[in-house]
Parts: sequence; structure tokens; C-alpha cells
Amino acid sequence: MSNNIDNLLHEERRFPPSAEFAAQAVGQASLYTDSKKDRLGFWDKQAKELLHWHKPFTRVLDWSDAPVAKWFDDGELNVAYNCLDRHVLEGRGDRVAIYGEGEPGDQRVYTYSELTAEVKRVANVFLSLGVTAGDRIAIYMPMIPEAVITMLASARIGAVHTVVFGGFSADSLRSRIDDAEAKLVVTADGGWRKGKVFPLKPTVDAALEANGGGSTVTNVLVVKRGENEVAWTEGRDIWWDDAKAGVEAEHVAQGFPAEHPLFILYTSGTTGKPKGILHTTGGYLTQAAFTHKNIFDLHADSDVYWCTADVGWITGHSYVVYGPLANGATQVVYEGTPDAPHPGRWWEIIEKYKVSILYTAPTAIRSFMKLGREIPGKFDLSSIRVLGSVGEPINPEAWIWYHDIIGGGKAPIVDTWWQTETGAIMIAALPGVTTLKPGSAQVPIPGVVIDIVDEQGVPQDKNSGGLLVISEPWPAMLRGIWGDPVRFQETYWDKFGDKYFAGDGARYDRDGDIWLLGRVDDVMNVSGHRLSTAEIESALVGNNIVAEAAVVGAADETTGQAVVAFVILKKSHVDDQTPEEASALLRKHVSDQIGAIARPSKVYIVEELPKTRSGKIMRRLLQDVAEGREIGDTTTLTDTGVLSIISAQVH
Ligand code: 6R9
Repeated sequence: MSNNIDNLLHEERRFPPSAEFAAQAVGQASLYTDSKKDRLGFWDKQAKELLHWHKPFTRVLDWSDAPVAKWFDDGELNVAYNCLDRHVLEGRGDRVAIYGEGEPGDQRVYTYSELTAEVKRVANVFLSLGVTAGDRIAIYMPMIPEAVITMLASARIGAVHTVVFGGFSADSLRSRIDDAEAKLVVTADGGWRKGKVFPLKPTVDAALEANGGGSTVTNVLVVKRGENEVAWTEGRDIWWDDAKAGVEAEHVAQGFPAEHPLFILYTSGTTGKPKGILHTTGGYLTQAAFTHKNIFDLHADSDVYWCTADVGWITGHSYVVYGPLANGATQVVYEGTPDAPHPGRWWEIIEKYKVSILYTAPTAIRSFMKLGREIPGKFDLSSIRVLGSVGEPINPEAWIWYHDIIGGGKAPIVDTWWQTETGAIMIAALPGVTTLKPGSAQVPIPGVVIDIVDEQGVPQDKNSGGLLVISEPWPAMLRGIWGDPVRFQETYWDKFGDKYFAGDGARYDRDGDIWLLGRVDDVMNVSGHRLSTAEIESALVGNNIVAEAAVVGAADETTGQAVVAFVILKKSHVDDQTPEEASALLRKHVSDQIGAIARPSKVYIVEELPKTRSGKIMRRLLQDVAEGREIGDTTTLTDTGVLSIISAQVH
């Protein structure tokens, strides 16, 4: 990435907002001036304007327990009430909340009234299963309306959900269930993907049978979706429809303290074990709603919004569920993949629902670019007026294509930088105010303070780069790593004391706009999803034939980075198979262990790995090899011959 930065900073194209767009924009420049004048006063005002409080707060921020922040902590609210009931009570019950589009083309529409009734019913089901405030619910579902309903029903009763992406393996699911000590699992028989039903319930069964069976889970609630055959454990498994039958759609939402936990979401870190990122309610919902409304210029009574993320990722939490519904938006929830049953599927959906705001990832945009502009060209995309990007830096070529081909040459693109840990967008343009630069995420949102510092923590100025830090607590910030306060402190706070270390490199251009340069730690970004090298390495060495493994992310045209592994086989197993066979077997092994998303694009069987004198694998050099670059500084290597042997094998 860093090699490209000089080119990037020569990107001279500029896209100021049109006068028309600026005039109607929700977010005006005064947001910046107001928040600079009085940052906490600004968030106080947003929290009061955007949310309903069962009990008003009197304190905005308490940072005395740093690095665990408390926002609005003497106030009480109910997240589901904010996303549902109040819209109905204020006369918006007939507005569509969700256009649920199944991959095969089936459609289910929920108005705010219908969604509210359904969430109340499911909340009652949870209560009848003995789930109460503070209990954890694991969610392993396809992208269907029931996933959203489950999350909201959990929030409604003060339970804590942990959504596990439906592509993760039984082992990954089990380790998350165990870490969170989940009482209930909500899943589906299966869901639709690429024209086929992919089973989910069997994976839940396998997860719960692992480790000798005993787990914290007492019930599994199963939505019927794929109609695939499933095994049944009497007494534990319950069909969603049976559980709901005869259950009242009446449930009075109670207020919970603003620091009551809302969800845990697992994300990759620099060591093997995923981190359970903990988010709470009041501050999180304030910033999710604020950013959703202002960054996407939401006019809730006329826009149709579509965020293509799965609820298994943070983007699906903040910008499919909580932000849009808190703002009373109308949105599309699509189950399937972009190319099923035909490569124009997304554009067909935009035409069908007249989507006006689209939020997606650069990896998707690049794969559409490869297929050519003729495909979107067949559909009417004239409803589009705002485009968003998230997950990784968007390269200027993809930006321009997105702008011209999808946005009709006029829709502003907001490139939004944030993380699972930040909970909501942190760096982005305001589309009615900011002059856009393709490739730059641009400026901190109003009310957020970001710096780029050098290794010593010294803030950098225009035209220079370093490490991205967040210098002041923000409302949607993580409140910790579930069950591991020491790791929370070490990962984010030890490096710079009172500033949050994000793990990303960044640079200011001459105007002071921010350009993100990718991760500086051992975390890869594959198709906008974070994967840790350590996690995949530990899956590889978990295979009987493997002695040692090193994993790197290598630049990839479509996915941003691709997983590339270098593996040493155990002497006793070297002759069991050809290197090609070993490579195929290990790719499948990683996919089975972690999920298809982590499957290495290449596994090279090697005899040695480059190591420092202290025995550390030099992944940086392997990355040079994988990317076909000239190999960097090797002076700390024990044996430089190793690299030329590996290089010869790779190219
Ligand atoms: C929301 C999300 C976070 C990491 C983050 C950074 C990268 C996300 C980006 C971006 C450049 C953007 N990232 N958005 N890099 N420009 N607009 O993606 O959360 O899955 O936790 O990943 O993704 O490296 O640190 P998460």
C-alpha cells in the first residue's frame, strides 16, 4: 500500500457538492463549527434530538474509568423502542421498514407497525425460554428479515447478542458461543447463496456436539428458510414459527441504563483468538443514528436505503439494523450474492426498489468493474443519489467507476473509515459540504478527534504520515473486550497512553485530508473483512501434516488482499502426498476450520521460513515474495539463502 501513496497524493480530481445537493443536505457545515466549539455539548444535543430516553441523562461523558468510557450513563433507553415503537407512535407505522428480498426473488415487506409487532412477539418468545436481561444470544443466520428481528428482540429485553457470520465454521461458531457463554442460539435450517441452499442448522449441531457436547446453550431456535432436511434434538430445538404461535404481540419496552451492553461482535486481532468487542446502548445508538443520517444525507420519508453488508459484520449492525431503523429509514435487506441468478442482480434490485442510497465495499465495486459497465448499463439506476464505501481504501479508479457508472456521474461518494471497535463511522465526507477527492476518506466526522502520530506519539502535520489514533473518547467506542480487560488495555491503549491506537497507517495531504494506508499490524483485509495471520497460522499448524506455517496478505486486484500461506510439512508426512495435494488439502482445512472467507488463495509448501535471530518469522519479506516485489531489508535474517529458495518456488 505505502508504495502507492505518492501516486495517490497526486490525485487531483475534485468533486464539490452541486448547489442543488448542498441546499437540500441534512448535514450542514454548522455541524463542524458547533462540535468544535463545544464537543460534549454537541453530543448531548445529538443524543437528545435523535433518541427517545425513558429517563433523561444529566451527564454526557465520564472518562474517569479510562479506557472504559461512560456516555450518558445516568440516562435510560430501550434500543428497540427507539428503532420501532416510537416511529409507530409518532404516526409512521405504515412506512416500509424493510423490503426483504430473497435470493430466489421472493419478497417480504415489513412496515414499521409489522416489524414492531413481530419483534414484540419474538421478545416474548425469548422471555418464555428463560432468556433475560444480560443473557447472551448467539445468532447464526442468513441475511433475512428474521436476523434483524432477532437482534432487535434481543435488544428489547436487554439481552446481549453475538452475531456470528453464516460463513464461519462449526469450530469458529463454537469458540464464540463458549467465549460469550450464550444461552440461546437462533439460526435457520439454511439460506440461499449462489443459487443453492447452504445449510446452517447442521453447523450449529456440529458446534454444539464438539468438545464432548456440554455447552452453555439450552435452546436452538430455528427459522425455516432453506427447507433443507435438518436433524432435531428434542427438548433443545424449536421451530421459530411454532415458538411464535399464539404468542402475543404485546410487550412493553423497559428502559435500560445507557451503559447496558447491547452486543458482542468477534473480530480478528493480531493473535490467534478473536476478540469479543463489546458495545453498549446510549452512545452507540447516538453515533450510529447521527452518522447514518448526516453522512448518507438521509431523508427518511423519501429515500430507499440499501447497505449490502451482512449482519455478521459491524457494518450490518450499525448500518443495516441500528442506524437506519433508529432514523425510521426504508431499506432493502437482500439475502444473496451479487451474481445470483445473474450478474446484474444488484442493479435489478436498485431498479426494482428505486434505491437512492447505496452503501457497499470496494471489493464488490472492483468485481463489477471487471465484468464491465454493460451489465449495470441495462438497468435504470437513476434513483441513486448518494453512494457509500467501507471496509478498505477505495482506489481512485474504482471510485470514478462507482461515481460514473453507478452514480450517473452526479451522486457524491462518501468513503467511510471506521472499525468494529469504533462502532460507527469516524472519518468521512459530509456530502453536502465536503469537496470530494477520490481515494481519500477525508475528515473526522463532527465531534470526533483524530490525529496521525509518529511512533513516539507526536502529532503530524499536513503532508506527512504515521499511525492513526483517536485522541478523545467518542460515543460509539467499544467498552472493552469481553472477559479480557488486560487485552483491551494492551491492544489499544498501551502504545500511546490516552489515545486509542487503531492499527492503521494514514497520511495527511497538503490540505490536511486523511488518506488511509492499510493495517500496520498482522491483520489482513480480505474483501473488506479482517482476518488475522495468527488465526490462520494456528489453523494450519492444527493439521497433522504441518510443522510450521506463516501467513501473509498479498495484494489482490479484486479482494484487496488475498491470504497466502507458506507451510513446512512434518518430515514424517512429506512423502504422503505431492506438494499440490498438500496445498489443496490445507486450503480446504483452513476453510473447514475458520470458514471459506479465510481459505488461502495459495499455499506454498516450503522447506524453511525466513526468521530473525530471535526466531520471529519475517512476514514482511514473505509478503514481498508473494507480491513479486524486490525483497526488502534482510539484514536481521539468520539465513538469507532461504528467501531465494522460496522465491524460486513461488515464481
Ligand atoms: C467497518 C469495518 C476495520 C478495518 C480498519 C481499516 C479498514 C475500513 C476503511 C478502511 C480505508 C476505509 N477500513 N474502512 N480502510 N478506508 N473507508 O470495515 O470494520 O471489519 O472492523 O475493519 O478496515 O484497516 O482498521 P472492520
